[in-house]
Amino acid sequence: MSVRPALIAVCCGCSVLTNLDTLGQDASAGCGSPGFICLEAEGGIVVAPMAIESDATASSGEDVLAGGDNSGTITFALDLAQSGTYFLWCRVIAPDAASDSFFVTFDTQAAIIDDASWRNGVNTWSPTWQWNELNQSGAIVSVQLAAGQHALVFGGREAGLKIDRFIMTTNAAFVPS
Ligand SMILES: [Ca+2]
Repeated sequence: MSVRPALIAVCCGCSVLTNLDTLGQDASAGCGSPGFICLEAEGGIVVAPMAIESDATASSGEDVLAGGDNSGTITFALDLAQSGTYFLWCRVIAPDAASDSFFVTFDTQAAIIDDASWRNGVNTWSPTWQWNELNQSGAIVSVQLAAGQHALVFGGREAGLKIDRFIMTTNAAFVPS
């Protein structure tokens, strides 16, 4: 089991986040703007069979692989500077129908089953990284959160799915590139 200290998420632009964009894929990601939270998946508390792995194509050179079905978690302690309706984007590899979903849970709310292959309105499996907006069967899901502390948990649902990093934002029109 690989466990790392929990990160307290803060608005992007703070020093803890300055090492995130090493691959330059977030030139338009808004990570220096208020209302954006950008974190590496491997920076959370990772519980097996979720496992941190090296990948030169991943942001910061690492991602988290779901090593089994319906098991394992990645947990973050968020400290939101502002309340609002938040949208969640995850950079994922969802290679096929057997490895294209994971659970997302905020605090004590019901778990959301994210359809990780959904991209720009189209179900798209890919062996390479793509940005996926939190959704259920293609219907975008947003969450209302107050300012202050929240728990965000990514739960393994299908082995083989990979999560690189995620961006939370109150900007409904935002699309990472
Ligand atoms: Ca990463």
